[in-house]
Formats: sequence, C-alpha cells, structure tokens
Amino acid sequence: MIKLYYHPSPNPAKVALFLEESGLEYELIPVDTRKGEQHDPAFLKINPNAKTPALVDDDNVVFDSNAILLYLAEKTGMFLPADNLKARGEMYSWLMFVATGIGPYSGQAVHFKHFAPEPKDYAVTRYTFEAWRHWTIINEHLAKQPYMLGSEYTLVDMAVWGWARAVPFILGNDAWVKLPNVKRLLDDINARPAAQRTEELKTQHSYKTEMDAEARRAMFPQITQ
Ligand SMILES: N[C@@H](CCC(=O)N[C@@H](CS)C(=O)NCC(=O)O)C(=O)O
Repeated sequence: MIKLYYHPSPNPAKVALFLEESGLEYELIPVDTRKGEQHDPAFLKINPNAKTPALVDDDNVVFDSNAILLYLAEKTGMFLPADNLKARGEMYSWLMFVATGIGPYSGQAVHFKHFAPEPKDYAVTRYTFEAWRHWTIINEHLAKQPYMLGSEYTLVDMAVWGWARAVPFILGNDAWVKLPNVKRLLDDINARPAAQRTEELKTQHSYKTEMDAEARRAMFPQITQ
C-alpha cells in the first residue's frame, strides 16, 4: 500500500488531497518536523532533502510535493489535462510556477514575517513583495477561467490549494480583498468532500505546535550554527 509521509502543512496537504480525490488506498505516516523527525536517518533514505511530503509506493520512492502529484496523476490517469503537447506544456508551466514561485516565496515570506530573528526588514519586504507578485499572477489567471488549466479541476489546482489555505498567514488577514479569484478557487475546492477529509487528517495524530528552541533547531539549523 502507498505510504504518505505527512505533516499538516501546505506541501503534504496537496498530496493528501490528490490521494483523497483519487480513492487510492494509503497509509499516513506522521513526520513531526517541529520535533526534528525529518532528520531521522530512516526518513532521509526516503527524502534526502529532509522535508515532507514523501511517498513510497512499493519499490517506488518519490519526494517533493509537485513531483508526487505528477507521479500520482500518471499512475492513475486522473486529474491530468488533455493528452496533447499544448495542454501538457501549460500544465508543466503552471505546476513549476507553483513549485518554484508560489511555494518558496510564500514559505520565505512566512519565515521572515513570523519566525526570523531581527534584523529582518529587508527580507520581509523582499519576500512579501515576491509572494504578492506570484499570488497576483495566479489571481489574474483565475479571472479568465474557473480552474488553473481551464474548465477542468486538475492536479495544478491541488498544488495551488495547498498554499492558498495559508494566504492570510502569508500575506495578511485582508489579502482576500485583493485576491478574490484565488479565494473563489479555495472555496470551491474546500467544498469538495475530499478536501474535507484531507482537513481531518491532521486530527489523526498529534503534532508539536510550539516553535520553541527544539523546533527552531530542527527547522532553521542555520540559527544555531
Ligand atoms: N519542495 C518541497 C518543499 C517541502 C517543504 O518545505 N515541506 C515543509 C512542510 S510544507 C517541511 O517539511 N518543512 C520542514 C523543514 O523545513 O524542516 C516540496 O514541495 O515538497
């Protein structure tokens, strides 16, 4: 059976959503990143990058959330756009835009705003600006069509959904005023039973919530070097 190495945060959530949508059977294995479990040697054999999510499917090991989405879409043939180069080119473009832009800039904006030590003004300004710029591009794209690749719900919408849930934490509580089309996509996906089951997953295990010295050592190792 598929094993999903999971923490209740944006990148694992998108993979859990795909698994719930597809009906594939899977076992959820919690990795408590604030306790440093991502650095366990056994987990590093699965994901040398020491991050969640990762997935093991028999002999196949896949890490990095967007790679896992593509793997699952290819395995099942589900949530993919049409099988032609034009549609696949569009899918790769938007999926990589999420992987290399939305995720990293949103993550760094959160890090500098909420967790980094002072001085941090320049970094907060830089990453908040870039996070806004990327989310505005998604918002304008979604003004033209219901879903990221047109009229059909695909794996790219799941990739966006993982991070869209955190937009108020990333950009501020009033962010939805400026990103109404992202909010519409978020609400649309949140209404799906699979998204509600995904939301429930975080209640199956307990995870450390405090960002104390142990959590900072595990997640921001440069601070103590
Ligand atoms: N590019 C990776 C990023 C994964 C990532 O940053 N995961 C976070 C949770 S959203 C994590 O495990 N953080 C723990 C840490 O940074 O130590 C992906 O898309 O899967």
